[in-house]
Amino acid sequence: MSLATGPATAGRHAPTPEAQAFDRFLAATSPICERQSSLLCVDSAWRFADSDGDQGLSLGELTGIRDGLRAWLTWKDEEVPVAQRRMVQFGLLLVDGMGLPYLVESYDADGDGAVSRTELLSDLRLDARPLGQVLLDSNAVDWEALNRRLGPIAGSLKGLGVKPE
Ligand SMILES: [Ca+2]
Ligand SMILES: [Ca+2]
Repeated sequence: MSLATGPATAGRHAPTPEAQAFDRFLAATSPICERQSSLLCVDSAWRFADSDGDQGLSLGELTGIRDGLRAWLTWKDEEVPVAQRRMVQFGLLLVDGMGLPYLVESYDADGDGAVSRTELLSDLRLDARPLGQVLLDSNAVDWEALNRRLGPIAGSLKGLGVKPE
């Protein structure tokens, strides 16, 4: 999960505003997610993701995050360790393969068109441990439900808990 690369260095690509916003998000969230409670990690990520503050993630907000991540990856390029870069690129491929509208639908249990925090976390039981550790604990994650919902994306999520060598 250590995707933050510190202050911007002169890259070959000029960062887009989306890439810069995503970089600020990572700088704020990564240290929390690596070392602090998974609940705080989700709080921090949620504040960024739910940009209009209506307590739900809309398709538009999720599309913005995906585009921000992609722009950030293009900008940072070689600064991101190759294993993590591949993992993120693979994740993006899977998300695009399934389609964000499908993903929203699969989580949107009450059908209001947005994913609430409860809906998002319905297959996870977060606690005071960092997110990476929670994801490795089969008692805290309903992998069966996640696999049903996410298919191959669930597998790449599992990889988040595994430390890159
Ligand atoms: Ca929202
Ligand atoms: Ca909903």
